[in-house]
Amino acid sequence: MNQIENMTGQTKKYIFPTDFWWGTAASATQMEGAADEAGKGPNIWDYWYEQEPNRFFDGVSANVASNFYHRYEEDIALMKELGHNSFRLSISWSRLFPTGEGKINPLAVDFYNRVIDELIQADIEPFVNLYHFDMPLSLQQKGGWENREVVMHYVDYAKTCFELFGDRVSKWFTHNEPIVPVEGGYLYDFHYPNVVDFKRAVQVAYHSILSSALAIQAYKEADQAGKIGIILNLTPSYPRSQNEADVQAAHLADILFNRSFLDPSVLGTFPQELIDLLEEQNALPVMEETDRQTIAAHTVDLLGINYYQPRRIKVKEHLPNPAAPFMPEHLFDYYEMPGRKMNRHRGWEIYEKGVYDILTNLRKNYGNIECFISENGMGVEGEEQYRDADGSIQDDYRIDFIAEHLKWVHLALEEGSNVKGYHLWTFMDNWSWSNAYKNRYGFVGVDLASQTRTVKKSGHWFKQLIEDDGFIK
Ligand code: BGP
Repeated sequence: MNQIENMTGQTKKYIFPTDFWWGTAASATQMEGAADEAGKGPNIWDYWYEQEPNRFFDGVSANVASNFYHRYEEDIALMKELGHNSFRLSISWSRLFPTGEGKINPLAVDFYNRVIDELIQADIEPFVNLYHFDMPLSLQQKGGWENREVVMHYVDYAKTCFELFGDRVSKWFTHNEPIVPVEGGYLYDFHYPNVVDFKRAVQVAYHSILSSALAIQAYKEADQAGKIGIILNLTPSYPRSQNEADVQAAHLADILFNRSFLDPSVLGTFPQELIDLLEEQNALPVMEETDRQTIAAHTVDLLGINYYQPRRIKVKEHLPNPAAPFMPEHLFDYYEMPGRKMNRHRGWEIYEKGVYDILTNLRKNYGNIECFISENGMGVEGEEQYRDADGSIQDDYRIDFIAEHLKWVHLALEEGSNVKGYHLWTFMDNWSWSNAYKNRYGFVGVDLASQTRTVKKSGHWFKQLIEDDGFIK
């Protein structure tokens, strides 16, 4: 391994446990393609694209994506070559149940069976997520997560997945970043159905949490040997200063964006301040009497942490228009820290210590729950400019990004964090919702026209890291 010198000229070895989970994460809609093939029903992404193609970067749909549906064997072989011991995928609900409920699609059962078997044969453990932003269209037409009936259809779908694949899959996740469909679909207009309404957003959030608890209950009742968890984007909120007003503003952002999902998922309770805040806004969700017990009794075994960038907050400086409907940003302002380190290719701040702060918070305040970094990564727009004469992307910036985050993960481990692995977002460049193929994240570059896969420099570096159980930096 090359010795890379740090600024002080010293190097350190960062060695991880031999059974650390190394791999990548992806999702069905983003990689499969075959969006209207083999019996798959439409989901909200297929429908929204049909209605408003201009909402998608360069007008590109998810129809072909990275064509994993047809090329999974080759892709899994490449994962193996790059040393993966685990890979997270999601099941497309509308591929398995074209209308979200009722009749199952046998071609989908066959497809996911083949994918799971292929992964296992390659010694790559499948981590399977049930919901990654892709509501079946016919259920969205019934109100999506706003409708409690849809929660029940989701639980049936989850049970079916446990029955079909649970003999071989022992790491399950109920949702990926469940707050994102709330933000995108019901607050900030970047997912279908493009509603802007805090009260409805809260109902969607609440039903997602309830659905997770009910799926966990179903998994336990199925008496399978594995673990079930949830994947959350836990974005730490840092106050501009230690001024009490800034600290309080950051605290409120933390309650709304992190603890709203983290507390019920891990502790089985909601923060009292969140309940008070919702009550004040007349936005408490509709609940049933036994829900609280259900949520309290069915917390996660395992937590996935997605971390990309911090959230920096200052006290609200300008009063909102009294006629404007309530939004979380009425309680705080965002703050751009002078001198912050930036990923200028994506416009996101890079703050590596954030991952350590999350792990430390989990160790101290959440019973040191078993967890792993389920997404971390660096999106780069216009990555073609880094392709060398041999055709491989020279993404030293991504190697640096991963290594600098892993240093903090390593420190957290040394201090006793129960962190079990690291998955990069993502294996190969994929379609990313309304950003389509704008930002590239993969260890493997994908040429859209030819669908050719080319391993980037970071992919080779990661393979070496896995072989060595760590790196020197
Ligand atoms: C995460 C999602 C992924 C992926 C990633 C990159 O929040 O879980 O599905 O989309 O973000 O996002 P973007 O392409 O917007 O940079």
